[in-house]
Amino acid sequence: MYVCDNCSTVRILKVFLVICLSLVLLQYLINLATYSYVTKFLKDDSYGSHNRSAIGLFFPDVSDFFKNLQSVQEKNVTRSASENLTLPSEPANMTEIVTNIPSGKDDIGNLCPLVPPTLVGALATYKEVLSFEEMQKKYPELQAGGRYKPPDCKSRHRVAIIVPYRNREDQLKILLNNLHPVLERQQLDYAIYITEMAMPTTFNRAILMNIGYTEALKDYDFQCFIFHDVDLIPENDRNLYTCPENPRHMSVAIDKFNYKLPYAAIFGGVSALTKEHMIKVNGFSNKYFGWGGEDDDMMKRIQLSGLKLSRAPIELARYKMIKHGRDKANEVNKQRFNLLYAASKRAKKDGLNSLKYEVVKKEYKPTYTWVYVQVNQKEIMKS
Ligand code: BGN
Repeated sequence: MYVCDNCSTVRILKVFLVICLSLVLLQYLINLATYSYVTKFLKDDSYGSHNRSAIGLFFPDVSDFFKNLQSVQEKNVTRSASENLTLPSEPANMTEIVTNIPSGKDDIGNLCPLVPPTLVGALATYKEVLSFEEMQKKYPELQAGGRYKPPDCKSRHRVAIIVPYRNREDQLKILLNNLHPVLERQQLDYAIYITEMAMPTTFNRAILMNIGYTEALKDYDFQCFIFHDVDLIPENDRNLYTCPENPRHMSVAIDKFNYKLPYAAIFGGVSALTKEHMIKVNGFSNKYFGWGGEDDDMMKRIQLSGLKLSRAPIELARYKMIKHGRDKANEVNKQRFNLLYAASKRAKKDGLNSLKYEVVKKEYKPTYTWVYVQVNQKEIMKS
């Protein structure tokens, strides 16, 4: 019969071993959790995971583009587990933006943290329609034109939000009431531009985005432009309104589309491009009067100019669409297939470099800048 001479020592050794293994396992789990938290914050989603769609039927070259698309994870923005959450080192694209800030060393020293500290994540969106006066009282920190800068640190991002607008005042009020608190918590140096066309011209979302971009740059040295539909309300403030290295599609998951991309190539809704991206792609086409196609045209431009597409992470890039009926401004653009077919040929001459409009009014209102313009549809379509 086996007799244990030294049973208590063996037991102690066993307990010690189990404690050691548990500590190693715990450390590993903490690292894993930190890593996924930070990468969730800073990385772009992989494009390959989304479905392809019928768009290839219309545009063979776009279809090829998607075949060749690789993961669009932004270079250098993912973090290692050991990096500290509050004081991470600068990723390459951030450094680029920071050095672009024309300010002294002292200001750079007072930069806002890379991860804004007061974000809350998933949001209970505001559905009530506040009057503009109520909104002005609710957001007294806004400067004329719907401008804001964080009061106690230097923002890392100068961002213009451009909202093409038509006759949908309630939607605009809901959007402003939801967007301002999100952008403030994200510690952005931002302004909101509402660009509107004098009717009866057919609505042209793309030209209004080009105009918003141009008019915003007349006011301030913005680096980043977020093109935003008036009816999309962000559901998570961790979906940062900033511009990464490549053009970014931000409204990845919309409730109307069951929080899925309706097709892989979609670039509509909310998208982010830097000034450099806009110059490289010659902005949006000016010729899309009526609903549809202008965002697909931009996607072609991105492809042509050698940029990649990036997507905000699907868990964060969630939006509610405010319901609206079909109105005349929603008129479908019957020309869009023809325009799209020749999009690559037109890109160099139709866009920012051919943009023509007349500013009827530009007003710096308490919660937004209003740019009211006249465009000549016939002339634009002829050129
Ligand atoms: C697509 C539209 C996009 C629009 C999305 C989502 C076209 C071009 C012909 C294929 N594209 O069908 O502009 O953003 O739906 O609504 O109509």
